[in-house]
Amino acid sequence: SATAALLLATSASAAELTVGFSQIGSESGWRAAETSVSKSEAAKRKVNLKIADAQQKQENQIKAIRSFIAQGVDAIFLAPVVASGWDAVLKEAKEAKIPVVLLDRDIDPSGKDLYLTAVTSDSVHEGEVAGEWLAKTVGGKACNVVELQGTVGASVATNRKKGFDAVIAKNANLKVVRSQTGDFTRAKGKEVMESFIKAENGGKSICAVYAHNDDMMVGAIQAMKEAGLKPGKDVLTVSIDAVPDIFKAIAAGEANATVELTPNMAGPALDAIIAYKDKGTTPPKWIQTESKLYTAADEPQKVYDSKKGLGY
Ligand code: GYE
Repeated sequence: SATAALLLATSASAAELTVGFSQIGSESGWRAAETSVSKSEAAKRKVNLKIADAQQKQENQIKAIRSFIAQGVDAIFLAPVVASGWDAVLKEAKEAKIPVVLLDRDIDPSGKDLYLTAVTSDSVHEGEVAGEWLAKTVGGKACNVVELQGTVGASVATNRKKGFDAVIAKNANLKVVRSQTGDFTRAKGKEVMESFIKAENGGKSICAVYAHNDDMMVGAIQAMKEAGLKPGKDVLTVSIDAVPDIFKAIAAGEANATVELTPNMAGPALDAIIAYKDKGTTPPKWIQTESKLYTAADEPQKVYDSKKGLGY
């Protein structure tokens, strides 16, 4: 009958959603894990996930979104490399009635009506957590900090700086003496740290390193060791992501703290899209993931082992 055919069509469509994911690239271990978790979360829900790797370039992301629109996908996931410049292409998605979900980074407020929901952490808070840990750890002692920023123009770089700066402003003993982008990569983190060490008396005047992600910190740790410094001992470290390699460094006494960020942004995003498509449920505008601090007190070796199943 017509009703049976209709029912069949409805339930079949729920099981056969196609989602296009415009991913940034593979700049960090966290990013690679996010890509891998996205695939397994999609498979669990029988969603056909098409991932386009933009190799760090916004223009490639815009092309990928246009191609997803042309293919008539059911939804688009976007991890926006930078915050600005999305309005035109997201308007095209909206006109095509394709819902967009932001993953792990935000876009400028002008684009608020152009996406359905954003699955992200509170990245200002992450910077605050890192800053509070440092303030507490140095306990009033004068401390010169160097900062490795994420990708210029990325919401998470802006926000992680902002949150950290807010804590610094409340603690007169803490001072950020150098701050530069390392583009969220190990190689650039190492390179920029080498220049910080040169500029800061062979690193002797550096009390702590704050990096917007663990990968840059892993690079910075390498640079410090090569310069004869003892990261984790002479120089305190605090970074963000909680990738396995930072737990390895914490276990070895070469790093001190990290703020965890789940690589599973796709799971909640897929659930939101499925509920939206199946039942017309509008998700909250922001689906917030947790930010938890880890130090040597948290059995880093065990955490390292347990991370392996999470896309790492
Ligand atoms: O912290 C970093 C990655 O946007 C939250 O991007 C993400 C960040 C993550 O390259 O490692």
